[in-house]
Amino acid sequence: MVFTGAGMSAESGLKTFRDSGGLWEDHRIDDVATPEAWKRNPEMVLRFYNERYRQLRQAEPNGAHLALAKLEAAYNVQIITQNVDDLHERAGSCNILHLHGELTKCRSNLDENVIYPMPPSGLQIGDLCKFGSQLRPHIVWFGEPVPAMIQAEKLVAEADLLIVIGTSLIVYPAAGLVFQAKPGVEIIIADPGELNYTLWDRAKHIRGNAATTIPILVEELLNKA
Ligand code: BV8
Repeated sequence: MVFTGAGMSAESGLKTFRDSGGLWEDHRIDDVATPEAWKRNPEMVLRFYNERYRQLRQAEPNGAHLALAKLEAAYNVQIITQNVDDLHERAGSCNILHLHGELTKCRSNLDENVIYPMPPSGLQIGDLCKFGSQLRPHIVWFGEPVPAMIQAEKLVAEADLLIVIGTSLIVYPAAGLVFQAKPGVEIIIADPGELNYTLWDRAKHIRGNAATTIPILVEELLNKA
């Protein structure tokens, strides 16, 4: 079970949230990533997501994404990601669960199960779903429930090994997943920074950037298989 956050995509050029001082592309969460922001100023929200969608198409999977895809040769690798990019998919990983939505998709404002690919030129006011309501980014905003949590908790409960990559574990309920691994399951945390959360001593911290540390970890695991 691999649990990834924004640090996984940092070396692909996509900004992490914490490293940009809590601002995303110079926007505050409350102005662009909440249902209230969507009601108040949908144009600004669409500009924000269209810009990140444009950036994503310039980005490439990095060595850490590619290594996780290679790991599938010998292990049943389940990825749960907080990231809304599609870099795990583009690296070739097959089992990916997006907890917080996907930049490459949009959905009906009325029914979250009515999902479309993001138009290549981005989403505009007036782009409507089949029910005639404004399309919105297929993103879980702050203050919105995380529908995939049930499935994610089942995956963590079955894990034999939990690898946590590039997340500050600040956002809940996602962060709570790390504490749900069965007793005795090894937890490896790959992050260049200090771990700003107290994880009992069973977690092994590999310090460094994912594109350096994960290929080494994957080689070790493949040699062990
Ligand atoms: C919900 C989509 C209830 C948006 C995202 C007060 C206290 C506690 C909790 C709350 C609170 N107030 C509100 C809450 C709940 C809130 C929350 O947790 N807020 C936080 C900010 C405190 N959570 C919610 O609102 C969730 N919903 O609670 O609903 C509910 C229930 C029922 C009915 C109604 C309501 C929904 C949260 C989902 C929000 N959406 N993403 C978008 O992307 O546009 S979250 C978003 O931020 C990301 O998806 C990700 O999850 C998070 C960023 O975190 P990380 O991924 O960890 O990234 P970060 O930058 O923080 O850290 C990067 C890490 O990588 C660092 O550790 C760094 O050292 C490391 N790193 C850097 N470079 C590298 C590296 N690692 C490896 N290699 C490198 N090169």
